[in-house]
Amino acid sequence: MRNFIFLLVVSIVTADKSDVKFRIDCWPEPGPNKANCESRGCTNDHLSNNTGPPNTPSCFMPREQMGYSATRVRDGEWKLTKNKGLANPWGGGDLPSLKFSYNDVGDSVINVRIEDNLKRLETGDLLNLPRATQSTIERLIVDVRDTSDPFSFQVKREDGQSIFDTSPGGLIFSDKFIQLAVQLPSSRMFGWGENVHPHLKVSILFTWSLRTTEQRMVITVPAPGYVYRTIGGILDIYLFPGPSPAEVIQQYTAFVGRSFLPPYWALGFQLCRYGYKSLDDMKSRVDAVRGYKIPFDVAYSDIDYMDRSKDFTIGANWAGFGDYVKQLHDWGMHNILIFDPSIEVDYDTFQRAIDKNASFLEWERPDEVPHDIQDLYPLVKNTKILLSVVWPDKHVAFPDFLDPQKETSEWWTDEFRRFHDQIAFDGAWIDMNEPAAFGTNELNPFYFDNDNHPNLKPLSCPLTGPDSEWDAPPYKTQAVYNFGKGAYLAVKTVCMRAMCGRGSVRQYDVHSLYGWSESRVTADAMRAATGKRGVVISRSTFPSSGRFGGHWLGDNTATWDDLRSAVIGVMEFNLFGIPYVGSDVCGFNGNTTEQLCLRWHQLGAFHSFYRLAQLIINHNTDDGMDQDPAVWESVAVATRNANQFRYEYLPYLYSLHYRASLYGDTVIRPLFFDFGSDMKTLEIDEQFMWGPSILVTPVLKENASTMQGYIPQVPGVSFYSLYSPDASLSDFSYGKKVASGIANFPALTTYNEPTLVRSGSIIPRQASAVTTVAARKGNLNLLIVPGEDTDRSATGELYWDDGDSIVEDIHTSFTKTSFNFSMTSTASTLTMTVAPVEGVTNPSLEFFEIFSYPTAVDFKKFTMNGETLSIDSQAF
Ligand code: MIG
Repeated sequence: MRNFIFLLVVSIVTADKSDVKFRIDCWPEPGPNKANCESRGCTNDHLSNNTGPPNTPSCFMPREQMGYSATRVRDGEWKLTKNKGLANPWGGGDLPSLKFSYNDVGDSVINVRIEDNLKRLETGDLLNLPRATQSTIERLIVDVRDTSDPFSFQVKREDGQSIFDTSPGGLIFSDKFIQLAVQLPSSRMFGWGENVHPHLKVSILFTWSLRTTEQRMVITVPAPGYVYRTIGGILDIYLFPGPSPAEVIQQYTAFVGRSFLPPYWALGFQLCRYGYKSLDDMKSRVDAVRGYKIPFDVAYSDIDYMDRSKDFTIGANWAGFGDYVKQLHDWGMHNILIFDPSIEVDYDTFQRAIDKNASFLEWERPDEVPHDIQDLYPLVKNTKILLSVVWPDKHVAFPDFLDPQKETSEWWTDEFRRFHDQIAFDGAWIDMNEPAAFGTNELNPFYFDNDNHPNLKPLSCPLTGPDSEWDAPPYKTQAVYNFGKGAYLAVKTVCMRAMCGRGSVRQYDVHSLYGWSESRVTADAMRAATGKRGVVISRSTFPSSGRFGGHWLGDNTATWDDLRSAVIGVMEFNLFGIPYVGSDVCGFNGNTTEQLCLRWHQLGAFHSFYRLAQLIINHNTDDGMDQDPAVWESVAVATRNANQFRYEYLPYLYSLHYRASLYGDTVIRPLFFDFGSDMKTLEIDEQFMWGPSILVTPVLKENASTMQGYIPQVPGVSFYSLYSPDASLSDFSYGKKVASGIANFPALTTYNEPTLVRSGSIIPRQASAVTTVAARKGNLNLLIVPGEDTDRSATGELYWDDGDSIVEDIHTSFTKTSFNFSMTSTASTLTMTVAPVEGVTNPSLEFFEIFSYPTAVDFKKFTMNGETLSIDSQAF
C-alpha cells in the first residue's frame, strides 16, 4: 500500500495463550535464530504452529523488567530513569532520563507525553492543527504506577475501565528508536492506516508498517494490545474519549481539522486511464461512455498528456487539449489533471523556480553533491539540490513544500496559473508524493529495461560511514525488514538525510509529511488558478490531510479481494477524517473481467470519490485492454442504472459532506456507528452505511446470484427496500419493509447494489441527468420513510450552495433546510424550515414519496401554510 499515515511501526505481538502472552519481537529482521537472538539479550523459543497464533515471534524481549522507574516531580509530571532491564537491543543507547507528563486539552482530550530534554522536531508544530476540542460528558483519567519498576500508566474511563495500559513493560527510548507496548481492553481495534486490511477489525495477528512508502506490505499479529515503534522524536499521544465511535471521530477531526468540502461536480462519475496514446484516444473513450447516456462528470488525463512526463507541459499528440477541456465544460463536464512533484531540472518550469528562489530537497553540505550527475545540468550545477529519477527523461528535483518562506508555494501557484491559462483544468490529482523515486541506491533499476526511459544514474544515499546516520539507523523500521535483505529506508524514495523546510528539517523527521505538505500548497494553488473551489486528490496522506483534499486508495488490482478491500479502505478513511475517498473502480493493475467491473461500478456508485481508473500500458505488448463501462453492454447498462441512482441521491450525499466539514460526521461508515447496540454489527465489514439513512450490501462475490447481508436489530428501527429491478412503485419489493437479521438479497446485475433505507428518514433527491451540473437544475423531491414511533416521525436535511465557489467560511456558505414529518390518525404534517443565505437559490420542491403510508389519501384536504392546495390526483 502506498500511503501509510504515521512515521511509525506498529508491531502487535500478543496472544491469549499464557505462554506467549505478549511477545515483543526482538528480531524483526530476516532470519532470527537462537544465537543472534540471545546475542541481543532476548529469549529464543520457537513455537510450533499449533501452540501459538501465526507469526508469534520466536525471539522476544524480557519486557516485564524493561523500562524506566519513575519519581513524581509535581502534579501531572514524573521523572523517568532507565532501570536495570534490557537496554535497546539495536544499540544506540537508552536515554538515561526522561520526562513523563499529561495534560487536559480542553475538557475532553488527554495528552500524554514522554520526552527527553532535547528540543526535538514536533510534527504537531508543522501541521498547524486547530487543536479544537468538543465537549462531552465522558472523562478520561490518567493513573500512573510510579511505585512499580518498570513504571507504567493507564488511561481509564470514570467507571474505572482501562482503555490504554502500558503495564506490559518494554518501554525503550533512544535517540533513534522508541518502543511502547500497550494493553487494550478489547480486541475490537479499528483504523490502523494506511494499510490494506482483510477486515475492518484488526483482529488477526499482523504487524502493520505505517511509514509512507510505495509498497504494500503486511505481516501478521493479534489484539488486544500492540507495540508502537518509531525511529525518533518523542511520544506525544492524544486520547479522545468518545464514548461513541461517531463522537471519537468528531473529537479527532475537531482537533486535527475538518475535511474540505468537495465541489458538487466532484461527486459525479469520473473516468480515468493511464495509457491514452493521444488526445483522440481520450476523446473516443469519453464519447463511448457519453454515448451510453451514462451520468458522467469528469474526464481525467494521466501523465500521458505531458510532454515526456514533465509537469506543466503538453505532449505532441495532445494538440488542442485546451479546446477540448472547453468543450467538456460546455457539456457541463470537468477535467482533472495529474501532477507529479518531481520536476525535471532543465526546462522552463524549473528555470522559473530557480529565478524565484523556490526551495527544493537538498544535500546538507556541498561536498555531498555527486558532481557526475549534478554537473550535467547548468541550472543546478552550483547548488546542493538533490537529484533523483522519476518518469521524466532527465534528472528531477523535489519541491520543498515545507518551505517556511513563501517562494516555493508562490512558484508552484504561478505554474498552476500559467498552465491553467492553457488548459482550464478543474482539479489536481497529485501522485508519487511519498515522494516516490526510481532506483535509489540500486545498481540495476527497473527502468534500465524500459526502452522508453533513459538509463539515468539513480540517487545514492550513504548507507555506511559517518553520513549514514539517517539512512541506516540502528533499527530500520518494519517496512524495511518486510522488504527483505539489504533494504534501507530510502527504498523507492529520497535520502532520509536530505534537508527540507529550507534547510531547517531533515527528511528523516518529516518524510511522511511530503504528500500532506504538497496537498496544502496545491489546494491553495488550485483556488488561485481557477478562482473556484476545485479539488485535490492525493496519493500520500497524513493526519489532517482531509482539510486540503481527498484520496484514492492507490494502485489496486483487478481482483475480487481488492473489490472487498475497497469497502474497508473507504470506511477507514472516513475514520481518518478524509471522507472524499474511493478506489480505482474495476481495478488498476491487471485486466479486469466484465463481471468484476460491473460489480465495482455498482459499489463505486456509493463512494464519494467515484473514479474508474485503469492501467492500460503493458510494457511488453503496449496493448492492455480497455475497461471503461462502454466496453461491455452489460457493464454500460449496470453503470447507467447505478449512476442514475447515485445522481438522484446527490443532494443527500452533498449534505453528508457538509456535515463532515461542519461537524466531523462520517459519510460512509461501519454499521456499528449507527447500530452499535446490536453487537453483531461490530463484526460487519462487507456492508456499510451511506450516511445515517441508507444501508448498502454490495455484491462482492464472483458469480453470486444472491448476496447475504445483515439487517440490524434495534428497537424502534426498521428498514425498507430502495432496491428493485426497476425502482418503481409497480415493482413489488420497492418500498417494502424488510425483516431484520440475516437476509439474502438478489444480486441484480441490472440495478444498483442491494440498498435499504432506515425508518424515520427524509432524503432530499433530484432527478438524475447526464451531469451533476444538469441534475442540480432540476426540482427537489423527498423520500419520506415514517418512523416506528407513535407519531411516525421522520427527519432529514438539505445543505445547499452553488456547489462550485470557494468556501470562505463553511459555517455561513449554505442554506440549510430541515424537514420534519409526523402523522396523527387524522392528518400528516411535513414542515420545512429554511435558513436562507444570500446568493443561494434552493431547488423547488416538486413532489414527495412516502413509504408505508397506512391509509388512502384524501386529495381534497391538502394544505400548505394553512391554505388549501389543489392536487392533481391523477399524477399523484
Ligand atoms: O508509477 O501516473 O498510483 O494512479 O495512473 C506509476 C501513472 C505512476 C501511479 C498512480 C496511478 C497512475 C500512475 N502512477
